Amino acid sequence: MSAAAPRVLALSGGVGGAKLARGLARVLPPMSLTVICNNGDDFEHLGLRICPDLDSVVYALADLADRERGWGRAGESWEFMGALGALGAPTWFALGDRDLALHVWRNERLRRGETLTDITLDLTQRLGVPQRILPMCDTPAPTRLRTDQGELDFQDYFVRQRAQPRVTALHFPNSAGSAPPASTQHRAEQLHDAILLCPSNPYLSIDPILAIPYWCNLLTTARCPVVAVSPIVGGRALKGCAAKMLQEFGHEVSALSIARHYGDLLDGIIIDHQDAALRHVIEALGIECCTAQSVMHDDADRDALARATLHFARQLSLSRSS
Ligand code: FO1
Repeated sequence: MSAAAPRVLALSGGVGGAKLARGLARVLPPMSLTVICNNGDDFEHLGLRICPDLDSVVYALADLADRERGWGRAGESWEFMGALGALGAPTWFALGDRDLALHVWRNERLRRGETLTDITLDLTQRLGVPQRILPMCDTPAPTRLRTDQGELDFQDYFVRQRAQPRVTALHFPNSAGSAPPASTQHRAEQLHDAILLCPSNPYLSIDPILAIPYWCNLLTTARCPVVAVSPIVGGRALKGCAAKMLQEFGHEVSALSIARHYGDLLDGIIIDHQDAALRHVIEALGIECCTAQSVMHDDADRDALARATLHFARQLSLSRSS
């Protein structure tokens, strides 16, 4: 990694990923960071294309995110939902009034033929975000879940059924035929000093990105270090259902399982200080391991984890070239 500001490509899902992306955005020069967002959670609802993970990252970097709830905008009002419910329309998926403005305008632009990538680049600029935030692809590539309640769409499983069904398998029916647009490929192929897998659910947030052959290939052929940050700390998921899914797939709930899951894709992984006992067993897999304070309560934590991750990637890069 060069001594100048590193150029970073970060793959992110929703809440956890958005927090680290915000830390990276705060400690790196704006043009050094590109975030590729999961769109496996996207769905069409009330005639609108909803892109939850993309929006979580946009709102986090624009400093508009509701940090308590973990999704949507801060200071939100819910007049639309109230009026919707009174009409007998479905209200299981909550769209705040301000969030709705983004959805309506994005949907209209998609309808007119603009791409999700171009719309996102324009909207982020308008929201004062100079970093590149890009969808993993422009065409819908939804995550589907096989569960004990049958096959489900992601938001049906995650929100409507509160992630209660037991998951037996995930699949990504459109991903093999999907690819990011040429502009994203161009951006991704610029020399990077580190590729980071943010602390997002590996199954639901990062795997949908890696199910697109282009992204998987980019990681397997990367000349820079590929570093993950574990979303499992002290045997628990920081947020969401990663722990539940690890159990359902027969794995122990630990950062070791995250390291095993990504396997050969990784050069290194950051685990929390409290999981330091796992370090040697992770390194026995051939993955370098570093401990850090990885629970992010505030911007100071986000910045510190971003710095620790960049420092670790730099060390990996230096040890490669020595
Ligand atoms: N999550 C919920 O648990 N309930 C909701 O009603 C909900 C609405 C919602 C609206 C817009 C948006 O961007 C995200 C929203 N989320 C909601 C979060 C989202 O379902 C998940 O957190 C992600 O898909 C997982 O990363």
